[in-house]
Amino acid sequence: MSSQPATVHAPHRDTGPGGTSAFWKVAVLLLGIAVGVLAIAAVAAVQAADEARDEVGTSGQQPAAASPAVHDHSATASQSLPIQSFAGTTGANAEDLAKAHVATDATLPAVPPGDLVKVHMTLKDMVVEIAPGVKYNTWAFDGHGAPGPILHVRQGQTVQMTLTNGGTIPHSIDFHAARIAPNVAFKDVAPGDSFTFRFKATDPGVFMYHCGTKPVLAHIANGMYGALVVDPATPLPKADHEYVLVASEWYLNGDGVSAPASLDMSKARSMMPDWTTFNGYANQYVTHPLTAKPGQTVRFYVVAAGPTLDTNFHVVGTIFDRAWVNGDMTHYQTGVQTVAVPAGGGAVFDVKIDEEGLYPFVSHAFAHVDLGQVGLLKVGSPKGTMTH
Ligand SMILES: [Cu+2]
Repeated sequence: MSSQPATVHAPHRDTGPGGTSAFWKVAVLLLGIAVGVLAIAAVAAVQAADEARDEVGTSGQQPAAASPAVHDHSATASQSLPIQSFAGTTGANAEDLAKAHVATDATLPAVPPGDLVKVHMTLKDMVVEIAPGVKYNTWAFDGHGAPGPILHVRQGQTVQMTLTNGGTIPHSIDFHAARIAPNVAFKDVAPGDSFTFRFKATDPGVFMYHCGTKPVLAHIANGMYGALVVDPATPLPKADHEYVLVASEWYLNGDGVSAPASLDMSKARSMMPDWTTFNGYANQYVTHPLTAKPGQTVRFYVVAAGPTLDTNFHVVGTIFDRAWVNGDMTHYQTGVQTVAVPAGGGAVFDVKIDEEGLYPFVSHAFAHVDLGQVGLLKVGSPKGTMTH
């Protein structure tokens, strides 16, 4: 690479007699040296990687399992790829466990009355189930697990947020819907402390909120996120059902079956999730579908919480009648098949389905479906189940 500027630009600078041939000799010589140095560096890097891999291989399959405290960065310092993945490992009676699981209510809550909406969340460390028989140690907003509570306000209302830290380390809350100085409003709150701030919901849409304490990757991966829906001052077209889906991914340092898993920071940095979910539990709306009647309009508010991966939202068997892409509520697109919801972003979708049936909603990046980011919209009372 370093030879490219010399071969392209140097002739323009060369004015001396015989300079061109001298230049090429020097250029070829330098190129030869550069190739030699790169080759040596590459061999050294491969050897180092092999040694590191051997180290991980001999020290057990779960190098991070003994060190759930993600703030201890030294604990992951010796890890290298490939990373052991637990994707797909569930409890033995997965189907029964999935049926017994109470699905997170995806229904959009009502807008509270008045100009001021007071929200109080208490942070709490708690174990939640993220797939059948798979337990995870979250840092949770309001004791909800993940996502935290879904908030719903109208454009122009003021949100008064009080955060009480019932956990063991500092946390914070960052509202994407707010136009506010983050160093003031999104500051760390120490364990046992409370902090209150206000912001006016000036912009309509569906917004992520999350803990913004460093390392943010760890705080979001541990379940510290949720959604705030801000209705436009001018109402949207009527919808018969409004559902909120918060997409996220999980990185486990164990299978979570034998004992609750904690965060594997190496997997999180490498973007190798074990599970991806809508509203915090793999496939929950496959077992417990969202519902509508034929001909009704269903509105989905989708937030991709990440911490890192996007969600390519698609409803199998239909086409979006309206898609407010990127949460821009000033206009919508029509006849759209799949819309990328970026990590940290949101979008709103309307579908009106006339024909009875089971309509899967997915992230059409299909690795996500495999890992749990799939659900069903059950329109009417169709017979049978989804076989594919
Ligand atoms: Cu936090």
